[in-house]
Amino acid sequence: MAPLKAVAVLSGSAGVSGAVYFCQEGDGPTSVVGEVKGLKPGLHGFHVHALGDTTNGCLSTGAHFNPLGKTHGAPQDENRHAGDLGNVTAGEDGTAEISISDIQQIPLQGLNSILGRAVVIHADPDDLGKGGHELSLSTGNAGGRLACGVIGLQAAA
Ligand SMILES: [Cu+2]
Ligand SMILES: [Zn+2]
Repeated sequence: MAPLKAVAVLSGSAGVSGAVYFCQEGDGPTSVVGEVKGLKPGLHGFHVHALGDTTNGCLSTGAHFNPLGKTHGAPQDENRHAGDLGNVTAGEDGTAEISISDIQQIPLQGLNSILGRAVVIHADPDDLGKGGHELSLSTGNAGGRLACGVIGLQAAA
């Protein structure tokens, strides 16, 4: 079977924009590649949120996708939201090149598929659940939602 492919086109306030591509072969892990522009240099929290609803901008995309009822963490943690993709790093030019391979828990098919949900990039770094802030274990205290996009199917390769 050909790999499944999906894309999210990100837009938001403050001129942040980009595109993020997902690819999954069979029941394997999902790779995530893409580019987001218009960011402040440095780390930015990056997640799959539960809802593909942008009627109220990125605010209506809900909380981090969390079908297993875990607390917030890093992508490599055992205890993490499925949607926890960690941080992406924007360079001095404000562009973040995203290339994450081997991400479990974000399949493009099946019960916990991320199709129809949203990708969100945040104003601040995600503390990966370890910051000791009251929001660390729910959002990583990653601040405002700068841009988001709904994850939709793309033509197979
Ligand atoms: Cu988020
Ligand atoms: Zn989370």
